Amino acid sequence: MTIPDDHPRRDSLLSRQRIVDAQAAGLLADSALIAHGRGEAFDYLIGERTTDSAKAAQREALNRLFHAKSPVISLNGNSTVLAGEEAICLAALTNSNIEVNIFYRTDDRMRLLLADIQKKKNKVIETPPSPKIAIETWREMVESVRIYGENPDAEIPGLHGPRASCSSLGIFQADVVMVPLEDGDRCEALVAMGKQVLVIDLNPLSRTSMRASVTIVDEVSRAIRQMVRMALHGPSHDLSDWNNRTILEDALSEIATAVKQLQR
Ligand code: PTJ
Repeated sequence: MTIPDDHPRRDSLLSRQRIVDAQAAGLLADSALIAHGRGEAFDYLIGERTTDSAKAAQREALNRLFHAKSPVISLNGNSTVLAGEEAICLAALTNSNIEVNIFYRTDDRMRLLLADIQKKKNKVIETPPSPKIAIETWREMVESVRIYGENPDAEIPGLHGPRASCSSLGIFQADVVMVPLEDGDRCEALVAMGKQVLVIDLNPLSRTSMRASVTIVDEVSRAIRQMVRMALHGPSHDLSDWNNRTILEDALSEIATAVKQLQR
């Protein structure tokens, strides 16, 4: 598909095509397109842009990754496909590891997603995100990012079946977990384990958004790309008293403002 560079919805159309192609290649859950469509609808309402409240949440989430003892970025099917490269960059800059962890687990999907993320790691390693980072330094930073998920040997307490599976060296032991597009039950179970849970979800009303420690109401690739830019400057403030409720109210106000503008 060719999309002109100046098409106003270019990014959205490219993401949609990526999801369609990945679905055809067997990387995604059956319901991945439905989840993506729901995300697109909310993205339309926030104007397909990173709002000020989302930026504040990104900064907070980033600081928590920087201050964590053992941070892990968990990637499911949709987020691997849409933001896998950005997530590897972010992991390299914040000393995080990655776990490929999917809700609708099959061996085939895990194999394909792990191969895909490894391919993305091999690509990312060749290009530092800033000319200030020497290529050798960047290679070491990317090399140090471990990719977990191949041998899930632990279970998230309170969940049953394949959705409980995780890696003992990955999500299970992490103090801070960033989980884009997480399911509500799993978000709750991770919080119950005492973890700080950082989510990216375009729906400010989802259970995940409401249960998380920090919710970034933004599109996953846009959000992580922005966090990579922020991460190049290191942590920006000490950990603050974070009120996640306020950030969700701000996101809803942004949507209400957009609706009011339409009504004028
Ligand atoms: O790969 P798996 O097996 O882990 O499955 C992944 C999906 C996404 C299919 C699964 O987790 C699922 O069914 O998710 P839900 O319950 O539909 O929730 C997805 C949430 O992510 C919704 O609240 C959407 O608004 C939001 N969302 C969808 N696409 C994006 C998004 N948020 C940010 N960026 C997106 N691109």
